Amino acid sequence: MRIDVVTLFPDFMRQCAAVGVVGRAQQRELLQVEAWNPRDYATDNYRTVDGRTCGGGPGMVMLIEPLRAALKVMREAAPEPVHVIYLSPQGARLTQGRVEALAKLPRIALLCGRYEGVDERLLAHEVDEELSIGDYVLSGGELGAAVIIDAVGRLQDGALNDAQSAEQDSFSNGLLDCPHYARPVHDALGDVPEVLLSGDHAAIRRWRLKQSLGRTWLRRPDLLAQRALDAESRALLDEFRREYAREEQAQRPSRQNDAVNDDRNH
Ligand code: 4HQ
Repeated sequence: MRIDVVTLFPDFMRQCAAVGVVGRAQQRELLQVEAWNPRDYATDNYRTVDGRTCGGGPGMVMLIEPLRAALKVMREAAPEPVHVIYLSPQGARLTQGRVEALAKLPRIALLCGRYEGVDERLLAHEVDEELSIGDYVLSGGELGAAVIIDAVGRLQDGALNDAQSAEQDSFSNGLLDCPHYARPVHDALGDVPEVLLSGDHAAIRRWRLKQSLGRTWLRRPDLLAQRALDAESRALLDEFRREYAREEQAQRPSRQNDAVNDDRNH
C-alpha cells in the first residue's frame, strides 16, 4: 500500500513513518509513505501557502493553488485513482472498522491542514472523505495523519509478527483488550492470576474473554450497546458482573461501621 501525505512538515511525517512496526513495514516494502510540501508548489517569491480569511477575523486559511498543484502532481505520479482524506475535527470519527477498510486500499492520500484549515472549495473538489481522530483541537492535521499511517500500516500483510497478531487487538472484536502479565509470577505489586499459569488453554481463553467483556462493560458501555453478544459471552459477562457486585459490596463500609464512625465523629 502507498500513502501520500500533503503537509507543510514533510520531514516530520517521514520520521513518524520510519519508526517501529510501520518503519519495518516500509523496509519490507509492504508500505510506502511519501510526503509532498505545498510550499514547493507556491508560485510567488514568498512561497505563500496561506491567506487572510474572507469575512475578516483572526486566523489564516490554506490557499487553494499550492494545494491543488501539489495534489495534481501527486495524482499524476499514481497509476490508480487516489482516495484523498482530509483530517479535521469536522470529519467522521476514525474507528478500527474504518482503519481496516482503508488498509485494503492500494493508495490513499492524507491532506494536512494548518492554521484555520483549508479553503472549503478545495475540500469540496479534491477530498473524498473527512476524518477526525477525536473531539479535541490539534494545531494541524499531521498527528491525525500519523495516527492513520500507524493504524493502517500495522495491518499490512506481514507487518506484524505472529506474536503481535492483529486478531488479538482491542476493537478487532469490538471489545477492549484483557489485562496482560509477564514474569515474575509473584511480586510486591501482586500475583499473576492463577488461571494464566494453569496451562488450560480453554480456561485461559474464557478468562480473557470474560475480562474483555467486563472491562468493556465498566469502561466503554457504549461499545457493548453496539453489538449482540452470543450465549457464551452473555454468561461470562453475567459472571463478571456478579463478582464485581460482590467485591464492591465487600469494599463498601457497612451500615454498622457507619454507625461506629458517627459515634466517633460526635
Ligand atoms: N485539526 N482530527 C485543525 C484537528 C484534527 C482532529 C486538524 C485541527 C485540522 C485545521 N484533525 N486543523 N481532531 O484537530 O483530525
